Amino acid sequence: MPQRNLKLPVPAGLVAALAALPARADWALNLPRGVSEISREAYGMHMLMLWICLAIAVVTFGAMAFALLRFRRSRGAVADTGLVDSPRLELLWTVIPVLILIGMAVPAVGKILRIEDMSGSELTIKVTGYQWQWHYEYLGRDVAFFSRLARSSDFARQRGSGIDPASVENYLLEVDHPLVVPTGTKIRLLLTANDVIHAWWVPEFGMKRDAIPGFINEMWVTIDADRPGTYRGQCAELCGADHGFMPIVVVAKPPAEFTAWLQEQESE
Ligand SMILES: [Cu+2]
Repeated sequence: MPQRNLKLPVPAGLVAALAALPARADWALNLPRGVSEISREAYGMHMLMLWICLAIAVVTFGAMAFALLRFRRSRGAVADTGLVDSPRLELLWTVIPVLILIGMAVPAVGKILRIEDMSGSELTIKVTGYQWQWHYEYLGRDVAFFSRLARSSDFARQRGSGIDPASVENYLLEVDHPLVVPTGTKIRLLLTANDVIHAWWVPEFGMKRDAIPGFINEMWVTIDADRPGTYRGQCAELCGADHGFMPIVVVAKPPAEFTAWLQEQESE
């Protein structure tokens, strides 16, 4: 049988897409690294798992492609029946994946346990989801308020408002009363809802948790001491017609500024 030269065509589209990659660097698909240790750990785990999966894909699909090309019928390949019952080989391809899975599970479980560890929290805020706004209550302090879509966004979103949403700053991501928290402090959030299921999600914190009527879910975040600022999120559980219009805004202040803010709120 004649030996044919194998020529793999390089898809022109792929080359074009790769060449265009730097041009769309801001077209980010990956997780944000975030502003807390937990969020960076989640990012690190995500990248580790991604690379492990990629390596497995390269090896397995590579072996498959090699076998398809090298042992194809046109090259006179004959089926090898000796491999079909090879306990040693079967053991090998059972043990290797098990070891890989254990290797992935061990670092992951430790981090999941840390996510669930609410001990040592210094501030507790009860978060209640409503159709369609959030309510924040600083437990043990006389501070509680509703947080709803900013008027600027609310006006612009009305049908026939004549306002160009692109002209509204932080369109649909701005609220009237943001949640104010201290940086460098372990903050525990108690999440519940008053009507249907909502979910409280701020991507930069690397955390999202459901707010369910009749249940209290917990989550915690410690924002880096050197990262005060404004962090935005959204309700992440389809909760009705205005699900897209109940954003979350968290303003992280240095502890001293936060204490002053809290006292000011209490005296009002
Ligand atoms: Cu909601």
